[in-house]
This record gives sequence, C-alpha cells and structure tokens, in this order.
Amino acid sequence: MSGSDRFQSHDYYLLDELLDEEHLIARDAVRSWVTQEVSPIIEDFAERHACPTHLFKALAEIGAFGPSLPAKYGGGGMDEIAYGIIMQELERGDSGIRSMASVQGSLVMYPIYRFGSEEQRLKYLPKLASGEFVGCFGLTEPDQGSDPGGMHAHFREDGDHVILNGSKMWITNSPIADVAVVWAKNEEGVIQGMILEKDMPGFSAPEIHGKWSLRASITGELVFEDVRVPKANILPGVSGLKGPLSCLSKARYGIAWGAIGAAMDCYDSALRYSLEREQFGRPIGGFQLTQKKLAEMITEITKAQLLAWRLGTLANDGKASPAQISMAKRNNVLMALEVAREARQIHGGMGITNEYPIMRHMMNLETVLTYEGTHDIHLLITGMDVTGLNAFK
Ligand code: TGC
Ligand code: FAD
Repeated sequence: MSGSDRFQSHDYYLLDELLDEEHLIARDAVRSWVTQEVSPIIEDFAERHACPTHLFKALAEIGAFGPSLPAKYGGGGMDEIAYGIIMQELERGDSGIRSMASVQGSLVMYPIYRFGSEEQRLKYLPKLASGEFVGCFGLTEPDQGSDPGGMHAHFREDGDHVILNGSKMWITNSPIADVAVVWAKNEEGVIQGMILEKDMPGFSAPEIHGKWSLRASITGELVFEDVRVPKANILPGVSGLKGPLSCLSKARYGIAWGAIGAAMDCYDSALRYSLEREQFGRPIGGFQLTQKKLAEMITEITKAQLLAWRLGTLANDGKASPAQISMAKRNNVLMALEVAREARQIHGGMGITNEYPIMRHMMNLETVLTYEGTHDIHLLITGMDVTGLNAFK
C-alpha cells in the first residue's frame, strides 16, 4: 500500500492460546515477511497488473510451499494448522500472494507427492519447493468450469508417449510456469494427471489480460496442440475426477484460512480509521452505526477463525471431509468479502484509494469467491451432504 503497513492483529477470543509454539513461530515469521516484503510493493504491482515474480524464491525460503508436506520432499513437515495460518498471513498481504503459495504447494507439489512415482517426486519436488521451478495446475477449460468432469482435453497413446490435445483456461501462473500438472481424458474417457514441461513442442501458455481482480497474480491459458508427453510423466497413483478434486480439497482448506487474513487486514484498517477520523466533532468510531459495522466485522471474523481452527484439528486427525472444507471455504470467503465492503464504507472516499488495502482485497475476493469452486457450488456440496440428494445430476 502507499501508506505504511500498521497492521495489528485482533485476537478477540484469545485463539492464540489454541496454537502451539510451532504455529506461533511460523505465523510471526510470515507476518513480518509480509509487512517487510509484500505491503510496501503490492499496491504498485496491483495497479500495474503485474506479478511480483521475485517473491517466488522468498516464498520458498519462508516455507510457504507445502508447509504440511513431508520435509523429505521439500515440504515444511508441519501440521495442517501451521499450513492454514501461513495462508492466513499471506492473504493478509494479498490474495494473489497466497495464490502463488496455494498453487505451488497444494495444486502442484501435492499431486506429485501424493499421486506421483518416486522418480517424479525426486525430479520435480525439490525444484518446486525451492522456487527454482514455478508450477501451475490445469483443470478448468473454456467450456468446463464448475463441471470439470466434462472436460475436453484428451490424449492418445503413441509408443512410450501420449499425444495431448485441448486447452485450459484461467490458469494461475501458467504464463510463467516451468511445469504444469494437467488433467485430461485418456482414450477410455478416464481423467488422468500428467506433468508437462514448458518447452514441450505444441505447448503454449498465453496470458489473460484485463483482470480487475487478483491483479498482482498472473493468469493464463494452457494450449495443447499434439503435445508429445512421455508416459513417464503421467501420475500413476490416481485416475478419475477424484484426483484433481483431492488437490482442490487441500487448496480450498488453505483458502478457508487465507480469506480470514484479508478480512483481518480490512477490519484492522477500518478500526484504526474510525478512531482517527473525526466528523461532527468526534471520531466516527463513536457513532453507533460505525460501531455496529465494527462489532459485526469482528464477530464474523472470530466465527470464521473458530471454523478454520476446528477444521484444522479435523484435518490433523485425517477427518476433515470435502464437504466440511467446502463449508469453511464458502463461509469464510463471503465473510471476508462482506468485511471488506463494510470496511470500505467506514473509510468513506478514502476507502477507494490505494492509501488503504481495502479495494484491492475486495476486488481480489471476488475471484476467491469463484475459484476453487464457486460460492454456489460449495453450497450445493453442503446441500448434497446434508440431504444425500445430488443437485448436480
Ligand atoms: P462426483 O461424481 O461428485 O465426484 C467424482 C469423484 O470425486 C470424488 N470427490 C472428491 N474427492 C476428493 N476431494 C473432493 N473434494 C471430492 N469431491 C468429489 C467423489 O467421491 C468421486 O469419487 P469416485 O471414487 O466415486 O469416482 O463429481 P461431479 O462431476 O458430480 O462434480 C462434483 C462437483 C461439482 C462438486 C465438482 O466437480 C466440483 O467441485 N466443481 C468445482 C470445480 C472447481 O472447484 N474447480 C477449481 C479449479 S482449480 C482452481 O480454481 C485453482 S485457483 C488457484 C489459485 O489459488 O490461484
Ligand atoms: P461457470 O462454471 O460457468 O459458472 C458460472 C455461474 O454458474 C457461477 O455462478 C456458478 O456458481 C453457476 N453454476 C454452475 N453450475 C451450477 C449448478 N449446477 N447450479 C447452480 N449454479 C451453477 N482453474 C484451474 O484449473 N487452475 C487455476 O489455477 C485457476 N486459477 C484461476 C484464477 C482466476 C483469477 C480465476 C478467475 C479462475 C481460476 N480458475 C482456475 C478457474 C476457476 O476455478 C473457475 O473460474 C471456477 O471453477 C468457475 O468456473 P467458470 O468460471 O467456468 O464458471
């Protein structure tokens, strides 16, 4: 932001007492990294619609890529709460920065770790973990967004290679990616994952321009024109839609935590502004209508924190269901968007400027509400879980 980052955390229900030493150390390290490295530059990058690619290596150094993946494969070897709280701190800086970490750790390293061969793990994970390689995840297509099971990308066998055709749309980091985890159908129509490298002939990744949201994150397409991919690059450990959806569960979990960070930043800014800004001879924080906004904001943030924390304990025990993750992603992202909108009102006209982080967070959260499953898709997942009736089919 143009002004200095004066963020102060607000822990209304003393949730820090639920965290252990490792969580607090990770949280504080990422928080101060964001204050020093992200806050001073992020408004400028967002305004220029440019991605701060120089942060990739630094994100690797602070352990933002795969915090809960095993250390043997370049992950942080920490638990799911540590992973969540790191995402919270990154998104306090910017949703696009958290996206960098989500995609690299949960959508690229995780499938290679979980579904890859040992050879694939050893070849790709150290370079991804160190930030030497940037990865991207290709599931969405121009005509298949919420319904990825109907994807058109397909491949056929050709000796020890497969020939891949089709395209992917809205792919975070694709124009700068060294490797892409791509999901496509085989000749039997079964979805499989494979690892593409940027130099493979017939493979291109044009950038998508003109986004008013997530402007400090780079987004593109993936285009496959008879790309010859070695069979050795196919992920052997999974087939079917549950492969990519399992990765999404991991990333959606991180977003459930991440969105809280954006909300905390907006609330903190609004609280401070309400105490400093005077109208009618007194701080606007003294007016009941401002207090209603602030009280509701901190109430909703606290509820979201409790939801994320409990989800984290379930995830640590291997018990967090996809539907529970959907509920938290859906609730916490809308909560953050509504907090951003209220914070914008409290800042009055100043709320639309880059002196404050509010509009940037608000615009970012419009994407977060849509990617990794839209708000309504997550509602239908909850609906299916509680009724046993599938509204998709
Ligand atoms: P359905 O028949 O329900 O399921 C197919 C198979 O998948 C299993 N499954 C899951 N497994 C793990 N985790 C989950 N979350 C799972 N959800 C379902 C399911 O049990 C089944 O397994 P099996 O063994 O019986 O085959 O599939 P469907 O075709 O009816 O679709 C269901 C639906 C609509 C919920 C799903 O397709 C969906 O979630 N759609 C939303 C698509 C989406 O989220 N796309 C995100 C793209 S990636 C992205 O946005 C990255 S943003 C990156 C950044 O942060 O910058
Ligand atoms: P659609 O699926 O066309 O949905 C349009 C509307 O219809 C939505 O409101 C939706 O809720 C509604 N709708 C659809 N089906 C139903 C239904 N059954 N019932 C009720 N309503 C329904 N994808 C990747 O694979 N990798 C990435 O890295 C990635 N990064 C992204 C980055 C950005 C900036 C953005 C914007 C998107 C990204 N995505 C990525 C894609 C994202 O996951 C999709 O945009 C999202 O899943 C929705 O798909 P869609 O945009 O095609 O919308």
